Amino acid sequence: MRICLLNPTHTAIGSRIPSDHLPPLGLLAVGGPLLDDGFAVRLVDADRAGLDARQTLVAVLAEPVDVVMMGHSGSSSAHRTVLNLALRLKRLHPRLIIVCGGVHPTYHWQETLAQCKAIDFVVRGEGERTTRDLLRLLDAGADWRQLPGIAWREADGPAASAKATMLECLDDWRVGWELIAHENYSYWGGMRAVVVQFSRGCPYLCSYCGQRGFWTRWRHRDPARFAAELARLHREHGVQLINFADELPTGSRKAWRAFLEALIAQNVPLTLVGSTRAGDIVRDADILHLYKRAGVIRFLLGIESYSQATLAAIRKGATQSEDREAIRLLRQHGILSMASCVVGFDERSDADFLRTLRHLRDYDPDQIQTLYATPHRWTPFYGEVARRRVLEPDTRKWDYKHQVLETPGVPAWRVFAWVKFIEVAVQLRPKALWRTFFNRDPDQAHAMRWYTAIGRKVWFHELAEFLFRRRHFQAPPALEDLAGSSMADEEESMAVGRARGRVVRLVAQR
Ligand code: B12
Ligand code: SF4
Repeated sequence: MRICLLNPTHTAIGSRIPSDHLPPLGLLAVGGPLLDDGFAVRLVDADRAGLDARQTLVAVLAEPVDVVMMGHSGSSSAHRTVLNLALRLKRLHPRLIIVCGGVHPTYHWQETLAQCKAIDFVVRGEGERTTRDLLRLLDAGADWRQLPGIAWREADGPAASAKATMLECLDDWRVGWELIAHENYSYWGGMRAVVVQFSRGCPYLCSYCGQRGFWTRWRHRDPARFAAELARLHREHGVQLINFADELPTGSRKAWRAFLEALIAQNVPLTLVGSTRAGDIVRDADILHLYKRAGVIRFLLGIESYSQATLAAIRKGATQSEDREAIRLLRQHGILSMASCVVGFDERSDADFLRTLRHLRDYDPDQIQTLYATPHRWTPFYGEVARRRVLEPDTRKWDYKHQVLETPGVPAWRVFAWVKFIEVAVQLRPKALWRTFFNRDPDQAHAMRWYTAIGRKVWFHELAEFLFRRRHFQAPPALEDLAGSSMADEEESMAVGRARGRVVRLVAQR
């Protein structure tokens, strides 16, 4: 069977504004096992090339193809684009089998299959094993209905098999790096780059998080083998920058330390960036010099809120003092910190925004990332805000950079004004400017200037969009009336296998 992996063009600023593009790791992870099974696989990365829908169809159909597999890391906001492309592809090539996967379709399999007759299968949860097994069965013309982890359409509507079990050993599954030309992918202002995963999942319980339940349990790769793979990517493909896709790469101090030491021993000049929890940085205060020696240049700290009450309400499991200390420790070790700031959890008045700004200045991160709370249906947060009004009708804009939920007591224009003001007030502080333009460390100077240049474009882009293109609902509906009831009971997308001492009950769901 001839398979085309398709990374659709994302409409979000994260894809459209930077000239750098990262490889689509999810599709490459699915592609590796398919290649090893002898399938003919190619990748069309429409997102990287910025192809419009018509150009994408031409690129996919330029060579003979039996199966198109679509998925996107910016999963929820890419979903409409995926559905649209599937319909157009099927119209041009009715015998094509279209499979989609990723986080959003995993949970929304019923409406995906009901709304889009062009999609034949949804792969639910981790893609590697299920996709390979599905393709084997399709290729052999065998029955696939008993295969765990898939959904499809029967005459009377969408149907799904039991949940697949999580992959127990991540090292058994390889990424299909040969599907890309490494010189096409960069990050951090032109550095040849890849996205990788040392671990999957996260044991914390933040109520708004759309990722932790997808992977079900935290697992990690073998530290030495993983370090060797990164070193090989550098030596054989000239990769310079490693972007960690992990939710929590530092989840085990022992494993993370072993990885850092193994990478230092490989002696490769790699630059590492990723996200983690502030608490892990504080825990690792005595080994942060290893982070630095291994090449870590920046960690995004998922701080999200600067109010202790909000941190408790969203079950962040963090404290203000720990968050502040993590930033201080990173700076002490010559590592940049980026602090996330999520608005829309529970602000009630302008005073709440002002307090966020004061705290942010006091925490003193090198960079900030402001986001809007976005309700994913499979998270507990969704149930908590089910009666809140929705301002944003276009789900392509449910991308964390547009206000989706109304803030009671503060009109949308003022929320927007606060967000833009917070960004300027934090990033234009004399300290931040000094670190950007007079930084004596050339790598940090490059990082700060690159970030400032992108930030400037994004800032003006968002302002123009808000002023001239933004359309909110005239009569905003309540979230659950618009998007359905909570699916938080389904949050863990996979079953835990026998190897962890639990017996899996396979229950077919309809
Ligand atoms: C790297 C990354 C990026 C990179 C994208 C690089 C790239 N080309 O993919 C950059 C920085 C450009 C980026 C931008 C954005 N991102 Co981003 N990003 C991530 C990050 C850190 C890792 C994604 C990843 O590679 N995961 C690892 C892979 C292996 O997992 P996966 O993609 O889910 O794939 C597995 C399965 O889902 C499945 N699968 C996936 N696809 C398919 C397809 C088929 C056919 C099948 C069968 C299976 C399958 O199999 C895979 C292997 O098991 C995640 C956070 C995280 N921890 O995951 C956020 C994340 C994906 N990003 C997010 C968002 C919102 C965005 C933006 C919209 C932000 C913005 N407003 O600009 C944009 C969208 C543009 C884009 N290109 O994605 C959200 C998405 C939330 C959601 N549910 O929709 C996440 C989860 C962050 C978060 N905190 O919640 N992002
Ligand atoms: S720490 Fe991050 S990845 Fe873990 S549950 Fe919270 S938001 Fe999700």
